[in-house]
Amino acid sequence: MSFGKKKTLAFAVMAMFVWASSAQAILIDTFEDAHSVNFSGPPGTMSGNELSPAPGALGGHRDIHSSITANPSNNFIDNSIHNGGNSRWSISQGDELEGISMVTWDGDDNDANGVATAGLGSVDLSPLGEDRFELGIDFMDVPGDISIQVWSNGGADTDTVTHNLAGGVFAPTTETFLFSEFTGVDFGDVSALKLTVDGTVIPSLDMNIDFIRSAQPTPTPGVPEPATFGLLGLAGLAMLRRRRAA
Ligand SMILES: [Ca+2]
Ligand SMILES: [Ca+2]
Ligand SMILES: [Ca+2]
Repeated sequence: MSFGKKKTLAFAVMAMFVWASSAQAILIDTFEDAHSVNFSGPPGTMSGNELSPAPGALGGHRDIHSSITANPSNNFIDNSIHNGGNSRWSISQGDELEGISMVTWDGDDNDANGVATAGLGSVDLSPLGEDRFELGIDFMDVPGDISIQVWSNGGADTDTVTHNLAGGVFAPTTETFLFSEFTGVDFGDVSALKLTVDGTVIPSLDMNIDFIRSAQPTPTPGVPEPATFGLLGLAGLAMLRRRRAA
């Protein structure tokens, strides 16, 4: 390989790296540490567990919890993380079952049912101007409500924002919760977080969530941004390939 080609390749690789790292985000969870609850019972039945440690989860520990609110056919609810290695939070409510499922990031409190509202200490979710939560949802068959509850200031402040989702999701989609939808919490000093899926709107909800993260605003169109360099990098690689082929 000539020096010129090496330089082109180096530029292309560098540009792609810049491109890949341009979307600044803080991963709260990518759901790659497995644990689950799977149970049946009358309304009021609940189950949960904490995975400690859960290296891929914010704070290094993760709680899951589900409760059944209606179950006329005596079916099961499954609340699992990384089931079969799928890197998802998966909720599966049996036929006619209604229930509520949650994931809590509150540190090592050894209590999957309660929230240690100061359990994370003080986490900055917006060190680079992140202004939103993004939820990657790639499957949701029927309508349901998703809530994010944030605690800050050592648990002294909290607020919950709920989005009513329509379901019918069969391909990856992103649900955005802007920090500005919350009131009275400090995203630079987060002490606990809870994500709740309310599957009581329509029974038998099934859902897969791929990740939750805090993210920066989407770049304004027309302003030069690193993605342009990424495209240049790809063009460089294409040129290199053409030269090799020639
Ligand atoms: Ca915990
Ligand atoms: Ca807890
Ligand atoms: Ca994932």
